[in-house]
Amino acid sequence: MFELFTLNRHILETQRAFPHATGSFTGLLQYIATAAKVVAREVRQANLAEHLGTSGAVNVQGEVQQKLDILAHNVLAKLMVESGYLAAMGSEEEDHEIITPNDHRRGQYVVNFDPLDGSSNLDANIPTGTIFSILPRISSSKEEPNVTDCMQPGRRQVAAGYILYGSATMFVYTTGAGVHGFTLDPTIGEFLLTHPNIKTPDYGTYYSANLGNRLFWSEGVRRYLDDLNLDDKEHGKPFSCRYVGSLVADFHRNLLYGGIYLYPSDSKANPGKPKPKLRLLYEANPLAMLVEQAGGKASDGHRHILDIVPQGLHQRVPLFIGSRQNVEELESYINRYERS
Ligand code: P6P
Repeated sequence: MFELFTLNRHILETQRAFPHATGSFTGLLQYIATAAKVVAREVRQANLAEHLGTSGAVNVQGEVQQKLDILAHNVLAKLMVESGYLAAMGSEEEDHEIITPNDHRRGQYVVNFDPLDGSSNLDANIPTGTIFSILPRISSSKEEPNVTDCMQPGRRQVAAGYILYGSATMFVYTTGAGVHGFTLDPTIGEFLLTHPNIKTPDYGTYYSANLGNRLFWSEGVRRYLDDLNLDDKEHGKPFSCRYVGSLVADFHRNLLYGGIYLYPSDSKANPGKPKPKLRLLYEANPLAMLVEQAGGKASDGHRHILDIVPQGLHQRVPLFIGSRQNVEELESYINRYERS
């Protein structure tokens, strides 16, 4: 029987470390936890409630929107506006930033989120996830909140986390004081602490990548991944390839077991002009904060993800994330084989 250490209690005890805290940050995290429970319920009932399938619309990413993408976005956006703690938000499912209407209380925080990452897998009952990133508002309370509030480097995040809709529903987050994992007990509707102070192994022997894109990667990335399949027992090679095709699920496994997730730029759709896929503000940055808090590393191949100055709300970046030694070895291959 797990001790009944709920997410709410953990958030409140974290607040006690800040004597001047107003409770806004605590309140915002609790609203996100509530949204997580609602989305979890809808994802779990999707097959039964005919929530599966596409909405017929295409989002700003050019991706077909699943019905649950829109549902998850609407739940999060509604609760964030109603919380009164938010000035603005950025969502994968909305072309532009969402400014809290001026007839609602506007708070001192900003949230960027991917409401339901990996949703194209839903019809196959494969795990999906919600990813969120919390930033301090930079516009003054006398100014209109704007997109620059959303577009801050990842180092400015005050919290980040994800909800994994897997065999269990997990809420994993950090406020800069370690990474903590909670598992939803649906019988009491509470997230219970099951993974306190998660630390990722310095070196892992799992890698996650879509090898179908190998021909379209840069030379350094290709050589790195080919070498992971060598017979080199001293370095735990050949590694095991584990690729769910759902970022939160792949990231979570590597966080606990050790390893590296790679989504390099590829020239599949644009010969000679490699393009990245994953989004900086609501995928790479929050996961980068989590992995660094857990002792790992997140890079675009040359720079720390958290140091990148955003150029757009839906900016995409190459992402190499996981155990520190694995990411640094990948970077050494890029430095050795690619003239930047
Ligand atoms: P591919 C899902 O669309 C996603 O954004 C991540 O969750 C996942 O890791 C990746 O894309 C899968 O992309 O090109 O391998 O299907």
